[in-house]
Amino acid sequence: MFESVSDLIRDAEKIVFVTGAGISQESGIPTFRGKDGYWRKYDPMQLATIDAFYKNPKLVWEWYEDRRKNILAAHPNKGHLAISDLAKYKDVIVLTQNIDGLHQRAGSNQVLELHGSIIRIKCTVCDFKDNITDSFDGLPPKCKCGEILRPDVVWFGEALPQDIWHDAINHAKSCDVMIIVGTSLAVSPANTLPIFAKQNGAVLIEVNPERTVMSEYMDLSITETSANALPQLISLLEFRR
Ligand code: BJW
Ligand code: ZN
Repeated sequence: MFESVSDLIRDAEKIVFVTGAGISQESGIPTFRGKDGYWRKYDPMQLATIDAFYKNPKLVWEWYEDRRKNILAAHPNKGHLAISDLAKYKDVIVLTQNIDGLHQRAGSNQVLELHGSIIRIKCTVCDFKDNITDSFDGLPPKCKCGEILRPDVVWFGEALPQDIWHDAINHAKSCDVMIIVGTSLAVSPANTLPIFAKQNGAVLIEVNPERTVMSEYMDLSITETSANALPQLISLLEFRR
């Protein structure tokens, strides 16, 4: 299986990765819908919507602060590192639903964050945006304008950042191979990216220990974890150069 995939990748000029929470699972960051996932314990409507935030900003902030501490203490795993290695040989774009910044910390420099970033904040009212550099004195933190600040992430019912989303669609439409890693593909509109790619002739490869709603649609499904599968894939490629 790996032999045939490495042939496909070797011949490709542009490779787009679509990644989700599963790629960071082996860095110790929980997924949402998988085993021990957040949405198995918590109701997403109480934590990941703007209504939930206005109803109880402290609760939502506490959840994001816990996650931010966990993420800052975590390290990119072999899956993230394999993707950044591949960029030495190929045009590699990463379209990630993750807010953890681990692709960038692994060295990938063409990363589009579809759902925002846990290290950024923005004002609920004015245009203020910034990186979080320190812990907050109290939760929820306040903007200079007096209103409350929120994490710069995309919650249910909110539009993705439009410039990033348009670029993501264009990358999906222009790649030769799309590798979909560690995502249940349950959430739209990110889960339409494989469809854009397929409609434009790309080969679709999925890396996920579990089947997903789109597994049948894939040209190849590698049912292994990403930290296991991705380095094997890249090492075959390097060996054959
Ligand atoms: C491994 C592994 C290993 C494990 N190796 N793999 C009905 C009502 C309301 C809304 C909707 C509705 N129907 C549809 C919608 C739209 C909604 C949606 O899709 N909902 C569905 C859930 C039904 N989407 C939205 O609301 C989006 N916005 C939108 O549509 O806007 C429209 C609009 C346009 C114009 C103006 C206004 C509005 C926004 C979606 C935002 C998602 N936000 C979250 C939380 C915020 C970020 C954060 O805090 O982290 O994003 S939810 C959560 O899901 C998070 C993730 O990025 C996202 C995707 O999850 P992901 O990454 O796929 O994780 P899992 O857990 O689902 O899957 C992990 C996978 O890894 C599994 O398959 C495992 O098997 C695998 N795995 N270990 C490899 N080691
Ligand atoms: Zn403000």
